[in-house]
Parts: sequence; C-alpha cells; structure tokens
Amino acid sequence: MSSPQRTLVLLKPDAVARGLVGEILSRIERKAHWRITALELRTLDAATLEQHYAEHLDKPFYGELVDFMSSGPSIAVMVEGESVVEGVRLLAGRTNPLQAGPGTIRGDYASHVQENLIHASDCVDAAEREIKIFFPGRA
Ligand code: IDP
Repeated sequence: MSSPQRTLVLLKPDAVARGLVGEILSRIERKAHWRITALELRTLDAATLEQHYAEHLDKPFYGELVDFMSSGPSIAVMVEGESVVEGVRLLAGRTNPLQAGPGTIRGDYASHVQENLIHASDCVDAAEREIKIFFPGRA
C-alpha cells in the first residue's frame, strides 16, 4: 500500500561540527524512492527552537537543549517518500544513543542523550507542523 509522506530532519550542530553530514545524508539518500526536496544550513535561534521543541518547554533539560541546538549551524532537510516519517525515525534510532541499535545513526555515532546528531519528525502531523517552521514556503 503506497504511503507517500514528507518529514522534517535536522542534522544537529554536533553532526555538522563532527563532519557527519555526508554520512547521515547518504544513509537517507540511498533509501530507494526517498528524495531530499529542501535543504538549508542555518544556526537556530531561541524563538525557532521554542516553536520546534514546544512540547519540551517544561522539561528540566530544555535550557541545555536550546544552548546545544543554537551552538552552531544545523542543517534542516525535508525528505519525501514512501513511509518516510517512520522510516527516518528507524534510521535515526532511539533518543538515547546508548539504547539505539547498531546500524542506526545514533547507535553508530553518538553516545550522549542530548548530542544525538539528528532530529526526525515523530508523526505525520508533527512533520507538517515542523515543515511550516523550517520551510514556510513549502507548507
Ligand atoms: P527525539 O529527538 O528522539 O524525538 P525527544 O524526546 O523529542 O526525542 O527529545 C528531543 C531532544 O531533546 C532529543 O533528541 C535530545 O537531543 C534531547 N533530550 C531528550 N531527552 C533528554 C534528556 O533526558 N537529557 C538531555 N537531553 C535530552
């Protein structure tokens, strides 16, 4: 059953600083029938992060998360394709890289719950909300 979707991916500042952009993007790009349809390098500001991470505003780690996410450039990417929302989440692996399986991006390259390299929308509704934040012209 065909299920074309689009999702919002962020390669976080640690991915850019560690030179892992090509590696991560290539894992996404090599997946058959998925397409990168928008991409932008930008340093995220507090207002953008407040919108993006609205569900985490009350969490004890929120302040540190904003400091980390605004510490350097990120890459925002829109990906379109078959079941791409769940698919990129599977490629990314679990939030805590120490619990993420080998073969996943976080499992292979990260070891800290905050500096976990990649954000991927967690459901279709979140993807549409996040695409509006990062690529308003494509909403
Ligand atoms: P997700 O990125 O896997 O969807 P969320 O629970 O939505 O995970 O958390 C958003 C981001 O906040 C995580 O990717 C990670 O960078 C950070 N984060 C989550 N939980 C913690 C924590 O317990 N301590 C520090 N940072 C955290």
